[in-house]
Parts: sequence; structure tokens; C-alpha cells
Amino acid sequence: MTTLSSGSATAVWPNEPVKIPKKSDLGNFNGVAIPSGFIPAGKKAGQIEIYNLETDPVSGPWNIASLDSIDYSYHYAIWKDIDGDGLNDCLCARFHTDVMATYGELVWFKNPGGLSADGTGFTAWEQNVLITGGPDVFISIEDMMGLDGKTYEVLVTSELWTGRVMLYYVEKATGAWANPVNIRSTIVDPAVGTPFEAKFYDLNLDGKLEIVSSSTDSSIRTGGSLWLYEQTGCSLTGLKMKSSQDWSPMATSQMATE
Ligand SMILES: [Ca+2]
Ligand SMILES: [Ca+2]
Repeated sequence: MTTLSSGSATAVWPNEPVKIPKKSDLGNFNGVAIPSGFIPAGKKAGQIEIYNLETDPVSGPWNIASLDSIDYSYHYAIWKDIDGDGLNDCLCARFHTDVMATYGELVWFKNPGGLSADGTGFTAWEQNVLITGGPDVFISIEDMMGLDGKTYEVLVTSELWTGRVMLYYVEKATGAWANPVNIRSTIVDPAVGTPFEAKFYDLNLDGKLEIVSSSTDSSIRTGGSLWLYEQTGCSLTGLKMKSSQDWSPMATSQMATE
């Protein structure tokens, strides 16, 4: 077992580790990013910390979110060249919560380049908010073909604070995500309870992606639920998903035994 670090600069509430692609613009090392932060007092100041796993001991961390002006919680990250400058950036959801307000954001961090395997050359990553009041914890992205024959890059989000499962999408083009005007959205489920994670899968191998989302909702049943959504393909872009109201939700514990 490798202990990344126990120093005072490390994550106060680590979430899902995300592998960093071994690319020259990301230091050219096998690395991992640790998004962090959550709701409890003292745990709200999250970070996105990069570690180089090729050195012994591991090198880092270098915090992509070092320019945060207030506390944010981070749970997952996607590496993608958002602005089309050839450097992979970091796309993620985050949320801020305090006694005055709670809200989520979709944000991307611009890779300034210059990161080396030992961390020299690391400089702060500029932050760019794309959506406010929606994505907050988990995002996942896939290419999908629309009924108009165009390819779309589609984010599915599970939104802890709005209780929704959503799609956000742009027509696939270099730099498309960098301009919020390009981003459209559709509701998959307006009230799934308290969701945490949603992902695309082709569960029935018919070539169309389904969505699987987990949530808790004590008003529906005690414990967790696993929700499935399938495409009905009746909107302009073919991205409309079947309402969860057509499904009979099953608790995950039941699924294991039935
Ligand atoms: Ca870029
Ligand atoms: Ca399918």
C-alpha cells in the first residue's frame, strides 16, 4: 500500500481518485488526481490534488483548484481539452455550502502547461464557470449521435442539491464547451431523490446508451435506489430519456436477491 501523503496540505475529505492520462501536457507521468471536500464542518475546503505515482515516494500534491476564493467540494474530474489549445484541461462539478447559500457549478480549469514530473513549472490553473445551479457532484461524458445526424458531447449529471438527473450537451466541435452559449440541457428526471452518481452504460447492448443513477429518497422507500433511464429518441437531438416514472424503482438490496 502506498500512502500518498499525510501532510497538512493534503485533502481533508478525499473523494474518488481519477487517473491522469500520461500526456506531455500533464507532466508525462502516471498520476492520479484526488478531488476532495464535503459538507461537514472543517471538511468543506476541497481541492483537486495531482500526484506523480512514478516516484518513490510519490511526488506532489499540486492543487489544480488553488485559485478557489471560497470553499468548494470536488468529487470527480474529467480530462479534456476544453478550449482547443492542445492542452488537456480539467472539467468537473463542485458545490459550495454555508449558512447563507448552497449551489453547484460546472467549472473547467485551464491547463497552463509547463507541468513536469517533479512539479517544477506548475502554476495555478485558471477557473472558468460554465453553469451555476446545476452540476454539483458527479459528471460523466460520452459522444452521442443526434437524430439530426450530428455528434454531440453529452454530460450526464447527478445533482445532489437540485435532486435532478440532467443532460448537458454541445455539438461536438473544437472548443465548443468553452463557450457557455453552446451548452444546452434536458431533464432526465426532475426529482430522483438525492442522487449522487450517474453514468452512461449500454446495458442491453443495442447501441444506445442508458443512464444508471443511484439515489436515496426516504419518501419513496428506505435506503438507496438504483434508477435506469433509456432513450426514447423523440427530441431534436435524440437525447430525451425515458422518465423514471415509468420504472418501478427497486432498492439495491432487493436487486441482489431477486
Ligand atoms: Ca486546453
Ligand atoms: Ca442500450
